[in-house]
Amino acid sequence: EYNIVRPKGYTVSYHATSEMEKHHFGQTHPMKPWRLTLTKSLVTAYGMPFAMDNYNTRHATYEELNSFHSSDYLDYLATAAPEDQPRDLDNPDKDVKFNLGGSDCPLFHGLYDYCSMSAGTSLDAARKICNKQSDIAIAWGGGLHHAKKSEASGFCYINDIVLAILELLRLYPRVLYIDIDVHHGDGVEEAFFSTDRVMTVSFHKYQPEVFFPGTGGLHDNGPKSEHNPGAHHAINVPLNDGITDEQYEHLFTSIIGKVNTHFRPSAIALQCGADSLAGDRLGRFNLKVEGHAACVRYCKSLGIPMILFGGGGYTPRNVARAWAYETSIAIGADQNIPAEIPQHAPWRQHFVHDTLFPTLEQSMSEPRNNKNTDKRLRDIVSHVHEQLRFVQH
Ligand code: V1S
Ligand code: CA
Ligand code: ZN
Repeated sequence: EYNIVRPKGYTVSYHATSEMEKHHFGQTHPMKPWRLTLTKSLVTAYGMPFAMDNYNTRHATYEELNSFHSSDYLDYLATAAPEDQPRDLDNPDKDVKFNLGGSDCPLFHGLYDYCSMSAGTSLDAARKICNKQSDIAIAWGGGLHHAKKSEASGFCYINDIVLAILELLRLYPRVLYIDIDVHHGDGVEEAFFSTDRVMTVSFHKYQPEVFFPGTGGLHDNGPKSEHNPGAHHAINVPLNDGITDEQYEHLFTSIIGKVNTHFRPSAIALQCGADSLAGDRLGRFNLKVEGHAACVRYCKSLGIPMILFGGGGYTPRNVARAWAYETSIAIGADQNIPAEIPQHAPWRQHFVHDTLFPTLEQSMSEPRNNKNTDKRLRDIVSHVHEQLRFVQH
């Protein structure tokens, strides 16, 4: 009923599985896998699946996970049972192995299945890009950027992004990783710290000791030794509370535009964490769906094969809005879908406001004070431009 048609000569693939969405981290835990169900239902209510190749994803194999993660970590992840969680209620994070079983990364039933499905989604997306069967591949179930080789961190157990980028590197000489989650993409940055074939750029709230994970300062740009090829290939954009659409868009386009001309990526991996939206349960920014989605629109305009990953996002109705709208940008249908949430969308009542684009006032009772001065943002841009003088591909 909407004018959603398959773009000519352009293929978008959507990788998901309803099995992943059934898992629970626990009652009080902010990560709610059913936000993926809500996203898919909105995408479907708008008729977008007609314009994409839709794939039900498989579990990634142990060997695939092992291309980044260590065997001892994977073996523990595969066998640890929720009953093994430490019961010391005063100090719940004490004695946890591989950071598994604490409050951030609890052990829950079906954990290994959940992790291997998230990774399977991102690996399938990467393969579609490598086979040239997709121009944009969407993996909203991935984007778990904090996971380390042998450690879980910040709700992330398996770093599906690292696995997908490793897959892209088999074919493409250079991959640009961009991360608009409100948290620093530390796991991906660390994994590719010593190579000049991956440039990582993370935009995030930065306040060490206060805001998770506490890393990603402006001057953290990769190995300090000029002899290490990874030098200057990590870009960090540390921000304060309350940044607006206008400021963020300007920062994003001036930084990514310059990165694109210096680094000349052959593929882009864009982590679209939706916790950078206004009104997020854990986030601190004042971004609207329009501002968040402008990043996706800009990256698409560069005309480079791209994977879109999910990530954080703790107010499920806003996660679904952003990711559904960003899906419409990928297929070029953003001008053809009405802002009003379709009458027949399941869970329509969850959205509270019947629009894809809530105002700041609708997103939160009181918008946050903007603590980002234009002077500071100019200084960030000029530091990044200086770093890029050392990058010439
Ligand atoms: N901010 C935050 C936050 N909230 C929680 C949390 C709250 C309730 C629970 F039942 C369990 C956990 N943990 C945190 C952060 C981790 C944020 C991870 C973001 C992940 C991502 O969006 O970037 C990608 C998916 N953890 C901490 O701040 C660590 C603590 C230091 C404080 C909180 N306690 C619960 C654990 C230790
Ligand atoms: Ca980020
Ligand atoms: Zn996050």
